[in-house]
Amino acid sequence: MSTTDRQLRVGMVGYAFMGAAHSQAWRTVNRVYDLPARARMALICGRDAGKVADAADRLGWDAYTTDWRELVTRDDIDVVDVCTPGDSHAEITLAALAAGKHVLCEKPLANTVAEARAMAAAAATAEAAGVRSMCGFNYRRVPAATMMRQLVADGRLGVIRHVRATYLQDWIVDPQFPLVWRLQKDRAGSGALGDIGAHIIDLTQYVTGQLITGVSAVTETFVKERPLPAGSSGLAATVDGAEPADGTGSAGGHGPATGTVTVDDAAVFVARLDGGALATYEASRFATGRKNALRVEINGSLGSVVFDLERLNELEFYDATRPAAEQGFTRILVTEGGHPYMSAWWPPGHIIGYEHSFTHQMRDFIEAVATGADPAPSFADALQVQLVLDAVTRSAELGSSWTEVEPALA
Ligand code: SOE
Repeated sequence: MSTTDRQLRVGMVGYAFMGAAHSQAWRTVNRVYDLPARARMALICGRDAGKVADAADRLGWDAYTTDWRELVTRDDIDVVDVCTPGDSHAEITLAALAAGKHVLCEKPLANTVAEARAMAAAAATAEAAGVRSMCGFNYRRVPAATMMRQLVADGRLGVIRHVRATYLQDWIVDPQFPLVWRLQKDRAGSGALGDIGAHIIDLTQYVTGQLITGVSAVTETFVKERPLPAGSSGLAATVDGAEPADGTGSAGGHGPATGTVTVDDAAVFVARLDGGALATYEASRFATGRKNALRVEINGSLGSVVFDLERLNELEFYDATRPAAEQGFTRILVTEGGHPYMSAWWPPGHIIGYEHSFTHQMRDFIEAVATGADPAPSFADALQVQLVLDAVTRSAELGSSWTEVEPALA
C-alpha cells in the first residue's frame, strides 16, 4: 500500500495486447509497491466508441474518450501512456510533451529515425521543465535480466567477449495468416526487426553497458502476399486476433483479396559493441514451434551468463573463478527478497511471470516522475536502438555490407 496521497492521473491511448498489459500493471503497481505517488487509471482512448467503452470497463479505467488530442491536453491528466501501433507514437507523444504531460511510450520508440530524433529532442526540452519520458522496453525489468546486468557491472564476467541473442516467434508461419498491421511498413515501421529485434538490442546493450557500433545484416520476407483480413482495411488485426490498439477495424477472419507484406519476417545480424564484444542477433517470426522465445547468452573472461524468457525466474551462471572441480553452469532461482524487484512479491521460490515486468516498469516510472529522477530507458536510449534498427535495414539493403550505427548526436 502506498503511504502517499499524491495522485498521477494516467491517460492511455490504445487498448489491445500492450494496452491490456499496461492496464494490468497500472492496476497492480500501488497495491504491491510503496511509492511516492499513486497511479489513477483516469482515461483510456480508442477510435471506436463501443470498443473503447468495453475496454474501459474490462481493463478498469474510470472513463473513456475517442479523441487522443483531448486526452493529451486535458488538465486532469498527468501521464500519457502510448500503446498504439508505431505510426502514431510520434504524433501523440509530441503533442503530450508539448502539453506538459509525462510520457511512457511503447517500443520501438518510432517508425523512423527522424521521428525518434524529434521525440528525443522534445523529451530533452520537456525534461528541463520537470517532464519525464520513458520507452517501454519491459524485459529489462524481468528480475533475472536486471540481475544479469548487475553481474556484468560487478565484474563477475570479466571482459565481455560474446553476446548471443535470439528472439523467436512463429505466429505467421502459415501463409494464410492475414495481412495484419504488424506486417505493414507504414504502420509498424519494420517487421520482426523492430517488433522483437528491438527488444534484444535494448536488452543486450542494457545488460552489457555497451552500445552497438556497426552491423552486417540479412533480412527476409518469406511470404510476400497474404490475404487481407475480412471486414477491415486489412491493416487492423493484432497478433492474437484481438482488437487493434487504436480501434481501426475488426480483426476477424480473411477474405479472398490479398495484399503485399512490406516488412521483414526475419532479421539476422552480426555486430560489434563499443566495449570490444562481438555479438550475434536473430529475430524471426518464422521459427516454427517458438512462441515467444527470447534468449541472451553472454561470455566473458571470468564467466558466462544465460537468460531465457521461457524460464524467466532463473539465470544460468558459469563462474570460471571457482575451483576447476566445481565448475559448471549453476541455476540461480531469482526469487529471493534481495533480488531485483522481488522483495514486494512472494516468499522465496514463489515464481512470477511476464506481466510482472510491466508492473516493475510502472513502479520505476512512477518513482522517477514523483521524485524528479531520470527514468530509463530514456527517449535518447530508445533513439539509439532506433539507429541500430536503421543500420540493420541499410546493411541488408546493401547486401550485408558493414554499416556503422549513426551517432545519436548527428
Ligand atoms: C508481438 O510480436 C509482441 O507482442 C511484441 O510486440 C512485444 O513487444 C513482445 O513482448 C511480445 O510479442
